[in-house]
Amino acid sequence: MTQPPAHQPAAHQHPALAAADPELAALVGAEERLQADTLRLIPSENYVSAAVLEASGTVLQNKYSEGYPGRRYYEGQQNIDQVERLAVARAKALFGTDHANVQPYSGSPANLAVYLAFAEPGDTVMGMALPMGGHLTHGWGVSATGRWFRGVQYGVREDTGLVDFDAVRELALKERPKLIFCGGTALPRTIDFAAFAEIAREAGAVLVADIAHIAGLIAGGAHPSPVPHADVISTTTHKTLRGPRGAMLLAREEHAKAIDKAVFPGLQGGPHNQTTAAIAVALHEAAQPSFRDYAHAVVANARALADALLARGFDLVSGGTDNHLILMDLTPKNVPGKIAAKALDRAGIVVNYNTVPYDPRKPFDPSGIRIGTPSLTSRGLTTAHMDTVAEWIDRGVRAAGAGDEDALLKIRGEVGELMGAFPAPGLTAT
Ligand code: DSN
Repeated sequence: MTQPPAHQPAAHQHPALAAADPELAALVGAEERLQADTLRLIPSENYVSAAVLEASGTVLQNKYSEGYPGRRYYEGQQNIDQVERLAVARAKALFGTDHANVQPYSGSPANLAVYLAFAEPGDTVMGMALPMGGHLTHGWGVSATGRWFRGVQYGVREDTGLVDFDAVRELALKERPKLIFCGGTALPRTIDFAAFAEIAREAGAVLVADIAHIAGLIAGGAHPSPVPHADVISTTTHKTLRGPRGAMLLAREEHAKAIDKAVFPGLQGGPHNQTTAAIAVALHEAAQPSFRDYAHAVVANARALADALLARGFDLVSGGTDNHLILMDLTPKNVPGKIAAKALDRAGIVVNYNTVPYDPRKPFDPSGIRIGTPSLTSRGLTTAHMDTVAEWIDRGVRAAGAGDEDALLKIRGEVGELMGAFPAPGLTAT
């Protein structure tokens, strides 16, 4: 029997799971195959290394550890304390912060802990509006943060797609929010942390930099750091940082106690120790010189992809990108974002449909798609491949408009062939 290529999982890679629950094992195997065969362009996704994957599946899972190292409510923490101390030390060293809390379960709980630390229900908070590229937890109405707090929202200019700092200052001075969030989920340009910090100082607000999308770029020196400017930094660990699904809060020493108290006992119970371990591994990997190369390659690939899309007549919000992310407005192509995203999925190109600033369409059926280069860069694709990727997107969007399933199938074949030559990190090797 021929061996499957290195990136293709084989059933025996999860022998205990396959024996105990073949139905579930088959689904895991199918997902591995999907992740291996497709071109994954969702900018908030990545491939973790085999080491991160192993750490997140360890017996650390079996242990309860409410509290912090040296101050737990359960005994038997001889090893867990060291794991968490390692993760904290690595986070502080990598980002250059006084304090790190590695316990938040994910980005939304991390942000909620910030509210708990610095605000009272009903207080005014300020963030970028979700349809402009912000995040639900930055005070948007349907989120608990918009229901329990009074969210006031800023956006980007319609003509440039860039943050209008005069408008941000005016709103902040008028509303005097307790918290100002900068950062978001669909921002293709460099975040000017210094400008936000100046406004927060004037308004007497705590500045929270949500760097979930760009944490890996910051760690790798491919985006300026918020550390000199923000009071608190919130980040997930699984996007460009290439760690497990988790989060961290970084802060100046003066805020350390408030942050820790808010995460536990304020909001959460026991930390997920297996995730803490995997975060520690990811932080170690992100401290290596090769990660700097990775972060810069992510940006170079995104810029090359943006150029290749512009050359094919695509409308990109803000005209391009400075980071890992590209927001495409498909209005001029006469193809709604959702139709395009679903067609591209059938072509083996995984994106998400997304609102664009001032979108006349609804969030569940918006005008745009959001793409990014963290995953394809993890697989080793370079700027030399970005013209091909843009060509596939172009053909895919045109096929979506024309309802041409054969064209989508043809792209899927080409995508599978290229991705087969670039094994994905972390996927089971035989
Ligand atoms: N789900 C994340 C993203 O895709 O950007 C935000 O929480």
